[in-house]
Amino acid sequence: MSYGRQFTLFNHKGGPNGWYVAFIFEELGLTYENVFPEINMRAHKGPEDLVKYNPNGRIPALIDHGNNDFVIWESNAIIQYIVDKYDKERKISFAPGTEEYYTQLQWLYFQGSGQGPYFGQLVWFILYHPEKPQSVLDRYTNETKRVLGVLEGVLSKQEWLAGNKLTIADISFFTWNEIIVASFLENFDFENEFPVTAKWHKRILERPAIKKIWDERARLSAQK
Ligand SMILES: N[C@@H](CCC(=O)N[C@@H](CS)C(=O)NCC(=O)O)C(=O)O
Repeated sequence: MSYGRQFTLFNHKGGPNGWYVAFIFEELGLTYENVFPEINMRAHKGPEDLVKYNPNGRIPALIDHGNNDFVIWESNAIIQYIVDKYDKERKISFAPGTEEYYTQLQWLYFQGSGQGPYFGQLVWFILYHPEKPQSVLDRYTNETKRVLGVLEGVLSKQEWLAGNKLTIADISFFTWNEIIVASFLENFDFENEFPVTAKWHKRILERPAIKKIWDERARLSAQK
Protein backbone atom coordinates (compact mmCIF):
# COMPACT_ATOMS: atom_id res chain seq x y z
CA MET A 1 0.00 0.00 0.00
CA SER A 2 0.84 3.68 -0.52
CA TYR A 3 2.79 3.56 -3.85
CA GLY A 4 5.29 6.15 -2.67
CA ARG A 5 2.62 8.36 -1.17
CA GLN A 6 2.78 9.40 2.45
CA PHE A 7 -0.62 8.16 3.58
CA THR A 8 -2.99 5.26 2.96
CA LEU A 9 -6.61 6.29 3.41
CA PHE A 10 -9.32 3.64 3.82
CA ASN A 11 -12.22 5.33 2.12
CA HIS A 12 -15.64 4.57 0.62
CA LYS A 13 -16.57 5.75 -2.87
CA GLY A 14 -20.07 6.93 -2.01
CA GLY A 15 -19.87 7.56 1.74
CA PRO A 16 -19.26 10.99 3.25
CA ASN A 17 -16.68 10.54 5.97
CA GLY A 18 -13.54 9.49 4.10
CA TRP A 19 -13.78 12.32 1.61
CA TYR A 20 -13.34 15.11 4.05
CA VAL A 21 -10.04 13.57 5.08
CA ALA A 22 -9.12 13.70 1.38
CA PHE A 23 -10.12 17.40 1.32
CA ILE A 24 -7.56 18.09 4.05
CA PHE A 25 -4.79 16.28 2.16
CA GLU A 26 -5.57 18.24 -0.99
CA GLU A 27 -5.72 21.57 0.86
CA LEU A 28 -2.29 20.88 2.41
CA GLY A 29 -0.67 19.32 -0.68
CA LEU A 30 -0.06 15.97 1.05
CA THR A 31 0.11 12.75 -0.95
CA TYR A 32 -2.10 9.74 -0.24
CA GLU A 33 -3.54 6.62 -1.75
CA ASN A 34 -7.22 5.79 -1.45
CA VAL A 35 -8.07 2.18 -0.62
CA PHE A 36 -11.72 1.17 -0.92
CA PRO A 37 -12.54 -1.91 1.19
CA GLU A 38 -15.74 -3.74 0.27
CA ILE A 39 -18.11 -2.49 2.94
CA ASN A 40 -21.51 -4.08 3.27
CA MET A 41 -23.76 -1.32 4.60
CA ARG A 42 -26.66 -3.70 5.19
CA ALA A 43 -24.58 -6.19 7.16
CA HIS A 44 -23.01 -3.26 9.02
CA LYS A 45 -19.75 -5.11 9.26
CA GLY A 46 -16.31 -4.06 8.09
CA PRO A 47 -14.07 -6.48 6.21
CA GLU A 48 -11.24 -8.26 7.99
CA ASP A 49 -8.41 -6.13 6.60
CA LEU A 50 -10.15 -2.94 7.72
CA VAL A 51 -10.80 -4.29 11.23
CA LYS A 52 -7.04 -4.85 11.47
CA TYR A 53 -6.62 -1.07 11.35
CA ASN A 54 -9.94 0.11 12.80
CA PRO A 55 -11.52 -2.15 15.44
CA ASN A 56 -14.82 -0.37 14.69
CA GLY A 57 -14.69 -1.76 11.12
CA ARG A 58 -15.65 1.53 9.50
CA ILE A 59 -14.00 3.98 7.17
CA PRO A 60 -12.14 6.26 7.33
CA ALA A 61 -8.96 4.85 8.81
CA LEU A 62 -5.53 6.22 8.07
CA ILE A 63 -1.95 4.95 7.99
CA ASP A 64 0.78 7.59 8.10
CA HIS A 65 3.81 5.99 6.43
CA GLY A 66 5.80 9.14 7.19
CA ASN A 67 5.35 8.48 10.90
CA ASN A 68 6.29 4.81 11.36
CA ASP A 69 2.97 3.62 9.90
CA PHE A 70 1.03 5.28 12.69
CA VAL A 71 -2.64 4.28 12.45
CA ILE A 72 -5.60 6.47 13.41
CA TRP A 73 -9.38 6.19 12.86
CA GLU A 74 -12.54 8.29 13.43
CA SER A 75 -12.69 11.04 10.83
CA ASN A 76 -12.40 14.01 13.16
CA ALA A 77 -9.50 12.48 15.12
CA ILE A 78 -7.81 11.84 11.76
CA ILE A 79 -8.15 15.40 10.48
CA GLN A 80 -7.09 16.82 13.86
CA TYR A 81 -3.98 14.61 13.72
CA ILE A 82 -3.14 15.72 10.17
CA VAL A 83 -3.36 19.45 10.86
CA ASP A 84 -1.63 19.29 14.25
CA LYS A 85 1.27 17.48 12.66
CA TYR A 86 1.42 18.86 9.12
CA ASP A 87 -0.39 22.21 8.92
CA LYS A 88 2.49 24.14 10.41
CA GLU A 89 1.50 27.31 8.53
CA ARG A 90 -2.01 27.04 9.98
CA LYS A 91 -3.59 27.29 6.57
CA ILE A 92 -6.81 25.53 7.64
CA SER A 93 -6.43 25.13 11.40
CA PHE A 94 -5.55 26.88 14.63
CA ALA A 95 -2.58 26.05 16.85
CA PRO A 96 -3.15 23.75 19.85
CA GLY A 97 -3.64 25.72 23.04
CA THR A 98 -5.27 28.77 21.44
CA GLU A 99 -8.91 29.61 22.12
CA GLU A 100 -9.73 29.19 18.44
CA TYR A 101 -8.31 25.68 18.63
CA TYR A 102 -10.91 24.75 21.24
CA THR A 103 -13.71 26.38 19.26
CA GLN A 104 -12.54 24.34 16.28
CA LEU A 105 -12.55 21.22 18.49
CA GLN A 106 -16.05 22.04 19.78
CA TRP A 107 -17.40 22.07 16.21
CA LEU A 108 -15.63 18.81 15.38
CA TYR A 109 -17.34 17.19 18.37
CA PHE A 110 -20.66 18.63 17.29
CA GLN A 111 -20.13 17.33 13.77
CA GLY A 112 -19.29 13.85 15.10
CA SER A 113 -22.09 13.67 17.65
CA GLY A 114 -24.74 16.02 16.24
CA GLN A 115 -24.52 16.04 12.46
CA GLY A 116 -23.00 12.67 11.45
CA PRO A 117 -25.22 10.33 13.51
CA TYR A 118 -28.52 12.11 12.78
CA PHE A 119 -27.87 12.60 9.08
CA GLY A 120 -26.51 9.06 8.90
CA GLN A 121 -29.59 7.56 10.55
CA LEU A 122 -31.88 9.48 8.21
CA VAL A 123 -30.04 7.96 5.24
CA TRP A 124 -30.07 4.53 6.88
CA PHE A 125 -33.85 4.56 7.36
CA ILE A 126 -34.51 5.91 3.87
CA LEU A 127 -32.15 3.56 2.00
CA TYR A 128 -31.55 0.40 4.00
CA HIS A 129 -34.00 -0.18 6.83
CA PRO A 130 -36.68 -2.72 5.81
CA GLU A 131 -39.55 -0.82 7.46
CA LYS A 132 -40.14 2.89 7.03
CA PRO A 133 -41.75 4.05 10.29
CA GLN A 134 -43.03 7.58 9.70
CA SER A 135 -42.31 8.65 13.28
CA VAL A 136 -38.64 7.66 12.85
CA LEU A 137 -38.33 9.41 9.49
CA ASP A 138 -39.90 12.51 11.06
CA ARG A 139 -37.55 12.36 14.03
CA TYR A 140 -34.38 12.26 11.90
CA THR A 141 -35.69 14.76 9.35
CA ASN A 142 -36.50 17.20 12.15
CA GLU A 143 -33.14 16.66 13.83
CA THR A 144 -31.35 17.19 10.51
CA LYS A 145 -33.14 20.49 10.01
CA ARG A 146 -32.50 21.45 13.62
CA VAL A 147 -28.76 20.92 13.13
CA LEU A 148 -28.87 23.03 9.96
CA GLY A 149 -30.68 25.64 12.05
CA VAL A 150 -27.86 25.66 14.61
CA LEU A 151 -25.37 26.35 11.79
CA GLU A 152 -27.65 29.03 10.36
CA GLY A 153 -27.88 30.87 13.69
CA VAL A 154 -24.12 30.91 14.21
CA LEU A 155 -23.16 31.68 10.61
CA SER A 156 -25.57 34.62 10.60
CA LYS A 157 -23.15 36.30 13.00
CA GLN A 158 -19.77 35.13 11.62
CA GLU A 159 -18.29 33.99 8.34
CA TRP A 160 -16.62 30.76 9.56
CA LEU A 161 -17.26 28.43 12.48
CA ALA A 162 -13.97 28.94 14.32
CA GLY A 163 -12.02 32.20 14.31
CA ASN A 164 -11.82 34.31 11.18
CA LYS A 165 -10.89 31.76 8.53
CA LEU A 166 -12.00 28.49 7.02
CA THR A 167 -10.76 25.56 9.10
CA ILE A 168 -11.19 21.81 9.40
CA ALA A 169 -14.31 22.61 11.46
CA ASP A 170 -16.10 24.07 8.41
CA ILE A 171 -14.78 21.36 6.10
CA SER A 172 -15.99 18.57 8.41
CA PHE A 173 -19.65 19.53 7.85
CA PHE A 174 -19.45 19.76 4.07
CA THR A 175 -19.92 16.19 2.86
CA TRP A 176 -22.94 15.29 4.99
CA ASN A 177 -24.59 18.63 4.20
CA GLU A 178 -24.06 18.12 0.48
CA ILE A 179 -25.39 14.55 0.49
CA ILE A 180 -28.44 15.29 2.64
CA VAL A 181 -29.41 18.50 0.90
CA ALA A 182 -29.00 17.00 -2.58
CA SER A 183 -31.01 13.84 -2.04
CA PHE A 184 -32.65 13.13 1.30
CA LEU A 185 -34.95 15.97 2.33
CA GLU A 186 -38.30 16.12 0.55
CA ASN A 187 -39.48 19.45 -0.89
CA PHE A 188 -36.42 21.12 0.55
CA ASP A 189 -34.96 24.39 -0.74
CA PHE A 190 -31.58 24.90 0.94
CA GLU A 191 -31.08 28.52 -0.27
CA ASN A 192 -34.53 29.51 0.93
CA GLU A 193 -34.67 27.71 4.25
CA PHE A 194 -31.07 28.16 5.40
CA PRO A 195 -29.70 30.97 3.18
CA VAL A 196 -26.59 31.80 5.21
CA THR A 197 -25.61 28.14 5.61
CA ALA A 198 -26.20 27.54 1.89
CA LYS A 199 -23.82 30.43 1.03
CA TRP A 200 -21.16 29.15 3.46
CA HIS A 201 -21.54 25.67 1.95
CA LYS A 202 -21.07 27.13 -1.53
CA ARG A 203 -17.95 29.06 -0.44
CA ILE A 204 -16.44 25.76 0.73
CA LEU A 205 -17.30 23.96 -2.52
CA GLU A 206 -15.75 26.79 -4.55
CA ARG A 207 -12.31 26.08 -3.13
CA PRO A 208 -10.27 24.35 -5.86
CA ALA A 209 -9.05 21.59 -3.49
CA ILE A 210 -12.57 20.74 -2.34
CA LYS A 211 -14.03 20.88 -5.82
CA LYS A 212 -11.31 18.60 -7.19
CA ILE A 213 -11.89 15.91 -4.56
CA TRP A 214 -15.67 16.19 -4.71
CA ASP A 215 -15.55 15.73 -8.50
CA GLU A 216 -13.30 12.70 -8.01
CA ARG A 217 -15.85 11.22 -5.59
CA ALA A 218 -18.65 11.79 -8.11
CA ARG A 219 -16.61 10.06 -10.82
CA LEU A 220 -15.68 7.09 -8.61
CA SER A 221 -19.11 6.59 -7.05
CA ALA A 222 -20.67 6.56 -10.54
CA GLN A 223 -18.47 3.55 -11.47
CA LYS A 224 -20.04 0.14 -11.05
N1 LIG B 1 -17.94 8.30 13.42
C1 LIG B 1 -17.31 7.61 12.33
C2 LIG B 1 -18.34 7.13 11.34
C3 LIG B 1 -17.76 6.22 10.32
C4 LIG B 1 -18.80 5.62 9.40
O1 LIG B 1 -19.97 5.40 9.77
N2 LIG B 1 -18.37 5.31 8.18
C5 LIG B 1 -19.27 4.68 7.22
C6 LIG B 1 -19.02 5.17 5.80
S1 LIG B 1 -19.02 6.91 5.61
C7 LIG B 1 -19.02 3.20 7.20
O2 LIG B 1 -17.89 2.75 7.24
N3 LIG B 1 -20.09 2.41 7.14
C8 LIG B 1 -20.00 0.99 7.07
C9 LIG B 1 -21.14 0.32 7.74
O3 LIG B 1 -22.08 1.02 8.16
O4 LIG B 1 -21.08 -0.89 7.81
C10 LIG B 1 -16.28 8.55 11.66
O5 LIG B 1 -16.56 9.76 11.57
O6 LIG B 1 -15.20 8.10 11.25
